[in-house]
Amino acid sequence: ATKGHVMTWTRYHRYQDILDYLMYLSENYPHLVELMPIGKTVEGRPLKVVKISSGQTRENVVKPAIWIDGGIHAREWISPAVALFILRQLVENKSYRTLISEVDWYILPMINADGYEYSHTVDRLWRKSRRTATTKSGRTLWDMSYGCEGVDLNRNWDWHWAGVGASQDPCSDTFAGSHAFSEPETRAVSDFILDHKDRIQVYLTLHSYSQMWLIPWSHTKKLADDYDDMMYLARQATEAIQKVHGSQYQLGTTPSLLYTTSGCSDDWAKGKAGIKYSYTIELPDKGMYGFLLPAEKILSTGKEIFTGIKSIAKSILKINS
Ligand code: PAY
Ligand code: ZN
Repeated sequence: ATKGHVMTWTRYHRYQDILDYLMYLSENYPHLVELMPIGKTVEGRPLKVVKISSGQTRENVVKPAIWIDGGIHAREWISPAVALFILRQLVENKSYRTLISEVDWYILPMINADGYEYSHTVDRLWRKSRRTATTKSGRTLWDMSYGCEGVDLNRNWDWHWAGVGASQDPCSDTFAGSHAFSEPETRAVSDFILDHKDRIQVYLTLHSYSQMWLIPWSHTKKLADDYDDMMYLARQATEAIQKVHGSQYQLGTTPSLLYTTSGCSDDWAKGKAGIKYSYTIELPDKGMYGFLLPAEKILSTGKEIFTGIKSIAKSILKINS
């Protein structure tokens, strides 16, 4: 008998439940789901990309792929929950069989598994990873700052690393790490994306809160040359979202809506990996609950974001045809 799972979309689950659900999917839908181990977190938790793919690839047609990640920041619990909702729709809801035959999906629901667990057990508002002082001899950065743990995994990417909006102080909540890709989590993800960059046409990363659809660049107020192209797809997505339950997502670059910041994953995906359509989605809410979004919101948020992502997928298929 195949192992079941305890995953729901009515409460926030611990990492083990999430891993069990991924295993359940791969065992029950082996023709659609492949688990791809890409590495381990600092504390040794496995990172597994879920590849969803079905149907034959037509000759000479490169099937586009869409990447989605969640849980870069520990306290943003709605992010992995929504990533898992999307995963469930794509795999377990038969209505989307055509969609997964036309587009391949790579989904990593949780990047910062260590921080996520810590936010459940010790500090609900923890943001960073759980990198700690090492036993290395000599005065390392870590020795000098003993007690200040964690790297901001959204400041550690190798594109304008440690520039404006990122800190070199290990005690800061936006500590960029000792060097670009110093962290096993960001390194594992970036290596995987680079290995598949010829196929990945969209990079999506889920954060909270603010309710925004963010467009690169993050590190500069200058607009990207193809800002209009990115804007066009994002506008269609946010319009589709609004039709679901009326939620409005603000649309714009990170500096125009929040602040300028560097070494982020969306900028890296566009600037370094060359993925034209790269977005950071800031999930609800707008500040009332902030990071503490009640679990009753998982389903409605999941539904509207899935609608937005389906819109992006359709646009990509149109562009390719
Ligand atoms: O790539 O533009 C980007 C990311 C911007 C986010 C960041 O990493 O700072 C924005 C924040 C986030 O989701 O982490 C926003 C939240 C509300 C925060 O913690 O400030
Ligand atoms: Zn975040």
